[in-house]
Amino acid sequence: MRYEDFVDPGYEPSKSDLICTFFFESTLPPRKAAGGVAAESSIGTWTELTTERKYVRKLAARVFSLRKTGTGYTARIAYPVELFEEGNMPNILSSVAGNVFGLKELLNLRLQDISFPRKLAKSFMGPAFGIPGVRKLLRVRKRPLVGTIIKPKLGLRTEHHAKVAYEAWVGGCDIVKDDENLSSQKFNPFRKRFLETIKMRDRAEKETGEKKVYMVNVTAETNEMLRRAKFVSENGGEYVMVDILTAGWSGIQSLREMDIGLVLHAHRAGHAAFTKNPKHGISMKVVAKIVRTIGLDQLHVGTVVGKMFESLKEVKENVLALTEPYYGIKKVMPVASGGLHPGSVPRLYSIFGKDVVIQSGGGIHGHPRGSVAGAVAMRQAVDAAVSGIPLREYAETHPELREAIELFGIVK
Ligand code: RUB
Ligand code: CA
Repeated sequence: MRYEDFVDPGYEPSKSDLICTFFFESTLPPRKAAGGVAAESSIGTWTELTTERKYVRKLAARVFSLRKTGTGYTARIAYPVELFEEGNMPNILSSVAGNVFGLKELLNLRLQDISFPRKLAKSFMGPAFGIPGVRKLLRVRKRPLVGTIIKPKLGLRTEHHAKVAYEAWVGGCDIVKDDENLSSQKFNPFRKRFLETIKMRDRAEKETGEKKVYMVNVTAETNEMLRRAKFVSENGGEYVMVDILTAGWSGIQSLREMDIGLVLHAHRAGHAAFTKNPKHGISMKVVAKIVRTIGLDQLHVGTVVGKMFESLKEVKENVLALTEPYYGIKKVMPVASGGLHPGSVPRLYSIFGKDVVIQSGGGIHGHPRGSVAGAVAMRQAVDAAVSGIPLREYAETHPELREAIELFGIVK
């Protein structure tokens, strides 16, 4: 088959097809370029083949819609589900997000959206907890969850790491997490850190009467990562966090398939290498759908108001990918993180509503009176937002919040 043979505007996708939406700019005529994407991401190649048989042709992906969009074209492509192995995310992505990105005639190519058909989606585990499970575990129903990342992100010794965690919890954080690049360095080794920090969690729970959780970072080579997760579940932990992109989809599937009752938090460090350029790469929405399908329980989705680049539209699309109806698969808890502080909370609450983890590192540990006051201020900001009281008014009777907004300001 030639590239153009993969274009079939009359085709009506069937319910069992996997559908991808691509944006591209190319030196080739648009039909040829779109057909090239469908060919190279399914059964085709650059030339016609003597080995091609009729039954193979039935598995061709089809461009069923092609339209001019700004400086390029948008192609919608339907892939017969038989092209993919069930329960194998690396395999699926090697087709639809694989070699096509390297074709020299494509100046830009962006995988904007993906829809998995029911049978393929259901061949993965989906989240064990999702929003309802996370809320049940934390016993918080009606407000955003408050989390912190221990800062400085690298370098703190174990005893200081545990102390900062304790302070954040007693100040009012529900969740304490490691940073994405902390794993088991000499200054703060994994097992010791976990055991010391979990002791502080127990102490903070006793003192506050609130449920507290610690999301220790298990990211490592897959077998070691699974050993670390097992260690967490055998030693009183309930949660782990993992860097989904540096660990890789195979490792993430292995972690989910262990199925040992841990809540899984997904950090997306590195995503912007391929999500940030609006004309090329893979959208964050696609990453969100993959994460939900594999079955992690929480995912960073951007903040709109923080230090990262994503727009309101992108963040809303990410949230929708995690929470829209999806074959009865549980909703994933969105996490807003990056440059947040108490003054960002009212705006965040208006964007996300209550189903979000508001995570703040510098905005808590940078409070002029330290981490306890920083966490107190964050909870005060959440209480104010949920009660609909303007932050400045609430700050008049809440000194920690007042000090925080004097330092960080209020985000409009
Ligand atoms: C935030 C932080 C997170 C980033 C990740 O620290 O450490 O790793 O938010 O970004 P701070 P994203 O609160 O001090 O900025 O959520 O975009 O993946
Ligand atoms: Ca970080």
